[in-house]
Amino acid sequence: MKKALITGITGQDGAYLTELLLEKGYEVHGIKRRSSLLNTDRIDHLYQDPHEEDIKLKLHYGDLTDSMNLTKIIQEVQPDEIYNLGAMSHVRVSFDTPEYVGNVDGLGTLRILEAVRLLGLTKKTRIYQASTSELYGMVQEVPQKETTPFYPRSPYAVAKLYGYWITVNYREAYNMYACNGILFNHESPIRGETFVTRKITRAVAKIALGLQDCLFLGNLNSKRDWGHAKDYVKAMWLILQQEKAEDFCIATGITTSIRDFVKMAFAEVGIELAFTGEGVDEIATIKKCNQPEFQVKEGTVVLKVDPQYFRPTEVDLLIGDPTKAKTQLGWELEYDLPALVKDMMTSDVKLFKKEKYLRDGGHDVLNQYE
Ligand code: NDP
Ligand code: GDR
Repeated sequence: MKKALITGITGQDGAYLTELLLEKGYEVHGIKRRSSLLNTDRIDHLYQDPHEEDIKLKLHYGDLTDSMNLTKIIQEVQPDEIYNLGAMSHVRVSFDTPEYVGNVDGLGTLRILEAVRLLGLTKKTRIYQASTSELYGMVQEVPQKETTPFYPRSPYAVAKLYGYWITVNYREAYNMYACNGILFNHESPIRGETFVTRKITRAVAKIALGLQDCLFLGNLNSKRDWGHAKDYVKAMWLILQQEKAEDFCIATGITTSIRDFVKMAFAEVGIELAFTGEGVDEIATIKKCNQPEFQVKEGTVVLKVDPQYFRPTEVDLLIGDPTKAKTQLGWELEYDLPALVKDMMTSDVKLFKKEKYLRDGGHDVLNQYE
């Protein structure tokens, strides 16, 4: 039985990857940060009571800023595969915490590689590094592929650039099986609530149900190549199953603006929008609602631009070329963008219907203990 160690197991990708590896018969170990509240919601359905025998999922307290802790866990687990998914992953927030991001996302990668090397596990342990399309930053070439030059545009992307190159360097210097998956944006119903897709699907569901009036967003013009996280964790696994360690771009090859994602999400609840104005004055109002279930009024302003969400430097256009992954890994996509939007909207409408039901019944979920 293979053993895998996942950093960032409590995140979106960590949860889907754990599910996949357990299905494949792996023993999965995850590194979880101590937090004042439990933050294992995404993996609770996979949790196994540590008091029982023969459990396949084990959590260890740890942090990517703590070399000794990482070394101890790797020594104890002796993993066949390490998936380094842990990171402060929010691009906008990285401008507020640049030093921390350098430490976790950049040096954190070094700590994992160096622990494996010092423990003499270079022959046994394969390492996956969660690299990102943010490395491409300022457009140099489209579509972006494995050979496209990097031009990072945020402290997050600069830290990930270090993570990318230190992975390549350890592969070349010590003959380690260490690979970068350069993943383009991937989303899901369990995407963090402050990334733009989930912020949109949550707000649209709430607006349709009368629980929120307006959605405030930043730059509506940037374009992203969005896939489904379930498809992308399959690529991570495939990258570590090859004969030779290599880096791969994982993308759909289709790009869409934030504005068009908003339209698609509203269309899922039968709402057609009219956009007027430009830049910070752009707004969207309800043009038509085809679903009588949702009591929204035509002409209501449901989207405004708020400059607080603009970034000091933006990545305008991402569109990836997944040819190498498709031909060498045999990687296939199950979800296209409409299927992704449907999955996220279905989940968020269900979530907020529950909240509405409780509120309508006089049970205020936020003040349930008062
Ligand atoms: P999330 O933000 O959902 O999850 C990040 C995970 O990292 C969480 O488990 C978080 O723990 C953990 N983490 C944060 N800081 C530390 C730390 N100091 N020590 C240990 N763990 C830490 O990210 P995703 O699942 O979306 O992404 C996974 C990885 O892939 C990240 O590295 C991200 O940068 C990268 N990536 C993501 C893409 C995407 O579109 N989703 C695209 C390309 C790359 P906690 O729950 O405690 O906060
Ligand atoms: P990104 O994702 O920066 O691409 O990084 P995010 O969803 O945060 O932004 C995508 C684009 O939407 C624009 N935008 C907004 N973004 C957020 N978060 N909130 C808003 O209100 C808003 N309005 C407009 C942004 O300016 C941007 O252009 C994600 C993360 O998962 C990274 O960890 C990962 O490496 C990359 O994807 C690939």
